[in-house]
Amino acid sequence: MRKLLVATRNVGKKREIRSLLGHLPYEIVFPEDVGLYETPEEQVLETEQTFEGNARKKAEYFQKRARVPTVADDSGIEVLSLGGLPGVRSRRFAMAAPGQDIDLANNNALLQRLAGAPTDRRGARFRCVVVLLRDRGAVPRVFEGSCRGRIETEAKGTGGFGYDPLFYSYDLEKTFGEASQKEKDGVSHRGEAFSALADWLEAHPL
Ligand code: ITT
Repeated sequence: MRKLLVATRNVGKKREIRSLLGHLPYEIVFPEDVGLYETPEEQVLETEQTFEGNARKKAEYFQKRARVPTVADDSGIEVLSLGGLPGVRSRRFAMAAPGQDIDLANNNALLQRLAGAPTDRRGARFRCVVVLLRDRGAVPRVFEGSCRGRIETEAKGTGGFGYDPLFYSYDLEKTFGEASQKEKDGVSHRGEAFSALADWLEAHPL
């Protein structure tokens, strides 16, 4: 079976993507599975101001190292009243120190930023941009997804990862932290982007 490299080291993303792409006739592999361990270069890869720009950089970097078709996911949460923050800075929002629980630090930073804000200033959306790069010279294909909700005043639920316990989904009427994986996948930014990728791959096999 042909390999499809998913260029992420985020454990929560890996779990979701494995299940979102599981039905495709490809062997889904992650960097460590093909011997690509983390490099210092990777830490400074995401310098762009857009999800698409960062996803492209990750896809190009990993395709070059692995020489197999590669997809990268750049994603995050945008709070409308904060002008779209944390946005592309979602992972680094709290500037957590090494060894700290990054998700917890980010969630606390977001809660603090919105302290006292009324419901109508807590509107948010998750976004996910996926870039597929088939080979070095190929045109990158871009797939997007988003979902709407608002930021709770405290964490709810223990499911998911990242900002999930703070994100009250308008579709599910509960937080992603309280949702099952299947429920989240059915409405999430990542579910939408990866099902668009899956549809494209069915029509354009690698
Ligand atoms: P890779 O670059 O290795 O894929 P990363 O964690 O650095 O992993 P991003 O740069 O795309 O990934 O940052 C995304 C951040 O946005 C991530 O750390 C989460 O905090 C948050 N995020 C993205 N999708 C999420 C989701 O479905 N649920 C909760 N938080 C999410």
